[in-house]
Amino acid sequence: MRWIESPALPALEEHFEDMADLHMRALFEKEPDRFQRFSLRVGGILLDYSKNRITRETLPLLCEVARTVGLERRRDAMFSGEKINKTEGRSVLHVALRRRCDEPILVDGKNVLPGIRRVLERMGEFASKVRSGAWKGFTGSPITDVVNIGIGGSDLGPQMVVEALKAYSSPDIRVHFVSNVDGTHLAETLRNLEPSTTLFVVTSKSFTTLETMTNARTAREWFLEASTSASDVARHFVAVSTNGPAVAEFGIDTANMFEFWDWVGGRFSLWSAVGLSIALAIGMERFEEFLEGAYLMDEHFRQAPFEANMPVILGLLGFWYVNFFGATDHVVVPYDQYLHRFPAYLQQLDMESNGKRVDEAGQPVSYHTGPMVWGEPGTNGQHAFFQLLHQGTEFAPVDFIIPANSLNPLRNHHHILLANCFAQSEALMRGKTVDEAAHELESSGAPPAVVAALAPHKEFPGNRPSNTLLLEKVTPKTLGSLLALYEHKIFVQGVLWGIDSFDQWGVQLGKELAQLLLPEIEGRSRGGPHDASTAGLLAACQEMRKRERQR
Ligand code: G6Q
Repeated sequence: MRWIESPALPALEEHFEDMADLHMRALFEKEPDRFQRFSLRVGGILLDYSKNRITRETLPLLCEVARTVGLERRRDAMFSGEKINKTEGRSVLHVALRRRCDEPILVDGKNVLPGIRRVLERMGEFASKVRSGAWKGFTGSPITDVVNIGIGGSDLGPQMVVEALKAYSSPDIRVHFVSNVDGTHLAETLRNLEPSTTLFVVTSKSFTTLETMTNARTAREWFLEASTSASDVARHFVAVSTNGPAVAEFGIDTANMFEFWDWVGGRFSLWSAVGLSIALAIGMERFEEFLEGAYLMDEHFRQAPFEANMPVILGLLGFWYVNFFGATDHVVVPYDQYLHRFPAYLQQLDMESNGKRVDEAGQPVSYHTGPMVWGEPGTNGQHAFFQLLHQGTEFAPVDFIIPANSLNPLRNHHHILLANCFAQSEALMRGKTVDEAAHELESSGAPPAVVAALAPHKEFPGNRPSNTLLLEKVTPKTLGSLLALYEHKIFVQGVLWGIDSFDQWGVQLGKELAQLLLPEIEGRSRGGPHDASTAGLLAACQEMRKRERQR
């Protein structure tokens, strides 16, 4: 077991002793320039991090830790294609997918950029054929519905982006996502679709994932029931994968396969051909703008000094709360209905990356790593879990995300949204003292006994930190920058914790056990070596299913 090895840690630990009990209210009173000092802009995003438990000494001390653990070297290693995903022996090159300049990136001595550009070109040609109606279904009608079948990284990212950029989407093509192996997901999606005008995009890096393959096979059966010949499949099924042989075996012509590479991690793959459903929804030009936004953030991350580097600052603040203040959670609240899937996407991005308990050398770590990430769009969250954020015994830093300009400026809705968002971060920071609560009650005419009884319930401790990411507007470009910001923040934290942020062995065990249980559920075998709980559940389930069959 080891604590992070950095000669800069003792100074930070000493500084923490001074900070632990300081209230942000006092800091704001003492430092009226906190906003100027602790905010920065990159492209269409402004980050206000002034409502954090920091002084002007904190960030330089945190940056020093980042420097001493080799963040610069690790960042450059990622951008240059080094195999930094050690346990899988892979490069980590989602940044190559959105590189707008021609500076080559080599993997095993080969520049990956020409291959990336070739696939982008094919995606563009295909998307424009489908969107223009030139790509016809088997009856000669244009495609009206696209169904992306994928799960995890092959679903959450593209789905979130298609939702986020709905305002930029073609009204002639509806894009649906089916991920769950629960037949309900596919059945409900197909219920109102016409096979002759539906295009399936089967998205799977491995093309072996049980859920995706099961959904894809059932979708093919549904399609073949309506079509006239098996050769019609070619007009209605395309694949996005790294596994050509498995795609061919499934029956999709590899001419209709959009390739990506093993150096693209699933949860980072929306920038690759995995984003085909995004390109079909918003068109290739806008997809390119989306990539451009990410590239802008990549270049900022590569070049800005740590003290003025947005992903570095966010990563370090998270580290400050997890490892010094003991925060176990991180909450994200987008005040934008279009971003309603953003928390789910971020959950995977962060928790699958940094939910690790051993360091790169396989040694258990003695400190906390990735926090639990969750959230809901504002203002809905305010009427649900914000109670705990304000007055609970737990403490969780919050990221507020809000566009200054709405894409749907109905009456004064957006003013109300902005007011709520800013009010929440202010309230979390300031809180309300028991004296203030008592004074308010007295002013409303409450008798002394009521004041005494109620004031403690109306006290808010405050001093609860938050970041606010103010976007000019939700556009493909700002969204690209926002996602790249979080990707790099997570990378920064992984480097601080000394873990491999790019593998996901924890996803494997459940998959393996499910494969073992399936024959028993299907009655093809019995009596596997299970614990009493699993064996009991299996028996009870078989009994309930038998009764249902007999009804
Ligand atoms: C992401 C993970 C995981 C993966 C899914 C789907 O980083 O690897 O969420 O994306 O398990 O995998 P396939 O794309 O191979 O079907």
